[in-house]
Amino acid sequence: MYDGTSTGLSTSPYWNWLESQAGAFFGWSVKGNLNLDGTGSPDLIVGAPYYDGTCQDEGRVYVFRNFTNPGAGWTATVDTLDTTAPQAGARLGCGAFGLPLKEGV
Ligand SMILES: [Ca+2]
Repeated sequence: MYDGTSTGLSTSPYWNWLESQAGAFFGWSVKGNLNLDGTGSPDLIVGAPYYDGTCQDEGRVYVFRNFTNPGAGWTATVDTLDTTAPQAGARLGCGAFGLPLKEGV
């Protein structure tokens, strides 16, 4: 993630996450500025609709809770949400909670 201002984005990220599964399309949809667990610390959800679990392209949602910066960089608690009834091509996290990064998809 990059800080942004009216003149553009910072050239260096203040936080990053590496999805371990290539082709999962992590970041396809994003919703931030959330308070999911009531702590008041910011939370973020990110979709990876082509994540392969039990089935191909069943999708996954990542929940990053309680972003904090203890002085050594930003950290968050990471949880994943998977469907209880895996289905090939279901693409959980495709964009129901935010705007897809690519219009018309
Ligand atoms: Ca929180």
